[in-house]
Amino acid sequence: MDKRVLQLASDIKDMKIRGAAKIGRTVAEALKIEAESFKGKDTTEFVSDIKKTARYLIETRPTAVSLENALRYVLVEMNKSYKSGADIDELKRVVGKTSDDFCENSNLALERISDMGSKRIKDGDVIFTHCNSSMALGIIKKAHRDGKKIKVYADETRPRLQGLLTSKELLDEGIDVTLIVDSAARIFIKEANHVIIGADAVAANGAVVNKVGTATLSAIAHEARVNVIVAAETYKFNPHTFSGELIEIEERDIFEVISKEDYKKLKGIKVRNPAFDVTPPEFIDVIVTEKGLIAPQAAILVLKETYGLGLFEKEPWED
Ligand code: RUB
Repeated sequence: MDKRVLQLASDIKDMKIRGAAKIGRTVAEALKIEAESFKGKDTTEFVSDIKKTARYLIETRPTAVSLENALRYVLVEMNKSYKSGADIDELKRVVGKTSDDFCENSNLALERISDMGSKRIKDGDVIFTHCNSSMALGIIKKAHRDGKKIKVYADETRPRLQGLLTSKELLDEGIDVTLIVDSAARIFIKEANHVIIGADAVAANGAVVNKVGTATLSAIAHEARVNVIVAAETYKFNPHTFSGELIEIEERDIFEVISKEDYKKLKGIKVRNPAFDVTPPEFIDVIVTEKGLIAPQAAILVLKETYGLGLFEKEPWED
């Protein structure tokens, strides 16, 4: 495997590259790099090398379905060309082109979601956000750029503190931001008009998997009758799901939660560190996709349109 691909995989694993949309674009680019650097002339070897690279990339982060869907987007076309007898140059071209198309569509989705989502925000609105989602922040920034005076509450997002990235991004835009600890959400939610968040995966029943803490925040918002808006491209919809709970939730190193020193002092303590949680569709008012706004209960229609219910006999990266 090309060294640059190995580096990208390790950067995704270590969260130097993070956020589901960016992860999707990065793995698509990684396949293009691998294809371009392939030295041989044998098409069977080429296909097997690209599939192996895809399987390696899948192992980096299990929850973000954008990763799998980006690989699927490229590999389905590569497999079709291989079966129809394409030569090595054509196969390389197909991988490069589908990788570019995926990235272009992803950037376009950000623009469309920002445009459509920002229409829900009025002058003077207060917005609550969690973690650091490019799609959610796209909506907030667009509303600000359109001249709406808004105020944002960003929670810290323990343990990795993505709330600080969000605060910096919004401050750089000149947006009024207040940083709070995660556990203060219920105090400030009463002031908010909307909770705007992203997604790592959307299940067929409309459940949304996003950074741990999203489910609690959405429950609090539901109780306070505050709108919960999820910003998610259609490639965040998980074709294998019929229930949100079936999506694998990544569990990360416990030393993101506790220092090694404290861990030693607290002899016998157990520590858990799930990176994501599942918000049920009842707590979500709308999902903003690049194709339009949908009720979470309509997620199954998006899946059907895109993947034909996703009942794959075989994944495109399997040999
Ligand atoms: C990031 C996270 C984001 C989603 C959506 O988690 O939960 O809300 O990935 O982001 P992590 P985007 O920091 O563990 O990757 O809208 O940019 O795809």
